[in-house]
Amino acid sequence: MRIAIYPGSFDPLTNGHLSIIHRALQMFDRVIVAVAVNPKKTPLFSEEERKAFIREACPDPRVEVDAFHGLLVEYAKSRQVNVLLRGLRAVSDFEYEFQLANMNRKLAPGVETVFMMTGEDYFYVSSNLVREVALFGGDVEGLVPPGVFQALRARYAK
Ligand code: COD
Repeated sequence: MRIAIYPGSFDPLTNGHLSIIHRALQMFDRVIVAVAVNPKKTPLFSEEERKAFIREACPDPRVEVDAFHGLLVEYAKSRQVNVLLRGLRAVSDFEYEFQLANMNRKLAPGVETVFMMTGEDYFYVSSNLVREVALFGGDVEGLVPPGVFQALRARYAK
């Protein structure tokens, strides 16, 4: 069975992430979407909220939603999966992704990173920008799944 782990902060899930997940399901039998929990960061949405957004937007039984603490490669080993899936938007993503992929391979030889290009409608979408636009009252409808849209509205209406 071909299984990939798609790790990320997903704070929050965007339609850019979803495009990667949907297209990955053409290549893999299962995709584990793994929410990284970093105690040093203060995300806008909690681990449970981030997982719930993904579950709601990805009802496909081939998508598993999980969370991990600590090193990604240790999580991958614990799940016995050796493919990490990442998305690439622009050249600016490349340097960071290149470092990440090589560090992960150094830490865990045999763990490979597979890259997928962004969907053409979402190349400019990032969780950071979505949070910022929503914070200042901009319209992010169409850039995030409906559940995330509602949650952002509720969060910033306070
Ligand atoms: N189109 C296509 N791809 C996209 C889009 C879009 N519009 N938006 C985001 N993506 C891609 C990103 O490029 C990324 O590949 C993935 O989706 C997830 O994005 P984010 O922003 O939600 O997640 P990141 O990049 O913050 O995730 C970083 C990790 C949490 C995976 C990383 O920090 C990590 O592995 N942390 C665990 C600790 C660890 O192992 N550290 C050592 C790493 S060497």
